[in-house]
Formats: sequence, C-alpha cells, structure tokens
Amino acid sequence: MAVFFHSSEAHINFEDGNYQQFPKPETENAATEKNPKPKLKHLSVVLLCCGLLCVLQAILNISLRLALSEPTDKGEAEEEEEEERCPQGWLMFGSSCYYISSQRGSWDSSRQDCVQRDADLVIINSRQEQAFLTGFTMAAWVGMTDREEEGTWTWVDGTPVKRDGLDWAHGQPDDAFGGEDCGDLRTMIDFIGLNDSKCSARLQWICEQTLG
Ligand SMILES: [Ca+2]
Ligand SMILES: [Ca+2]
Repeated sequence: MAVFFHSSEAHINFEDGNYQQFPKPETENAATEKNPKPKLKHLSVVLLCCGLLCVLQAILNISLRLALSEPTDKGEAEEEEEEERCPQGWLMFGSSCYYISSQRGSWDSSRQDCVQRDADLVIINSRQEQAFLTGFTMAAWVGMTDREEEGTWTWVDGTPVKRDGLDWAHGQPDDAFGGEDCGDLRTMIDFIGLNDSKCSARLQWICEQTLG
C-alpha cells in the first residue's frame, strides 16, 4: 500500500517539476528536453489514432453502404432482366414478344384474346418484322383494319398502314366477297404477304407485346 502511494506521489512531483521548467527551455540540458517530446509524441499518437479512426469509420460507412445497396442493385437488375424476357411460349424479335395462337377465331375475338394477354394484335412496322412473322401459320390475323373507311388501312393503335413499307400478297387488298375489312398475314405457296379477309373468318392470330 505504502509503496504504491509513495510512487504516485513521486509521479506528481515529477510532473510539477516539468511545469516549472517549461518557461526557460533554452537554458535546459538534454535531460529536461526529453520531457516535452513524449508529450508531443502522445499528442501525435492521439491525433494519429483519431485519423485512423476516421479512416476506419469512412471504410465502414462505404462498405456498409455497398453491402446495403448491393441487394437493391441486384433486385433492379433482375427486374430489368424480367422485363426483357418474353412470357413463356412467346417468341421474341427486336423489342417485342409474339404469341401465335394454335386456335382459330374471328378478328374481333382474336383481338380480345390478345388484350386479355396484356397485348394486342400485332402491328407490323417493317419488312424485317413481317419476314420474321411469315411462315408460322398459313393465315393469321394481324392488327390492321379498314372498317372505318374502306381502303384506308389503320393499325390497332390508330397509325396508318404504310403501303410501301410492307409486302401485300399479289392483288391484295381486294375487298373481295362483298367486303373484307380485317388484315391477316398469309404464308401459302402462291399466296404470301398481307391480305384482307372477312372479319368473321376463323383464322389463327398473332398477338404482340412490346418490351420495356
Ligand atoms: Ca376492306
Ligand atoms: Ca383479300
């Protein structure tokens, strides 16, 4: 007990001595100059520790942020991939998905089926798209009609059908048999291309769903 008390008392005295010696450092010898240096060292160590702690904190923050944001990024990427994928059984071409029915129906019931599939009858925008869709059926409804005005063909989204940009079957549209107002795509040996048919005819159909 006594030894411990004594030593701490001695320590206090030692510290007092230092304070008295501070105002006149230039007259002191090497032994007393050693004392301010450990203090500066202590300060440096403390500052270094603070700096290290700051760096550690920054690293922790960044890694925590990355760890938290990673699942979100993954989730978004998966969602994007999900959007880029067509429903099962649908075909993909460009940024669209196509459903080709195995059943047959009128133009109106076909369109209704497409709408129920979160799609619409196909709108063909290019020869490439037409070529892609050619060959799956002998005859399939597409999303064009001239019901509003005979001879003026429009797509189901209201845009006009560009006659020059697509290939009609030879001699079509002919509005034959007392009126043909619904469009279909033919793939028959001597009858290939777009055609007009009676809207009540029973054909297969092609639905289109755009991606994104
Ligand atoms: Ca017609
Ligand atoms: Ca026709």
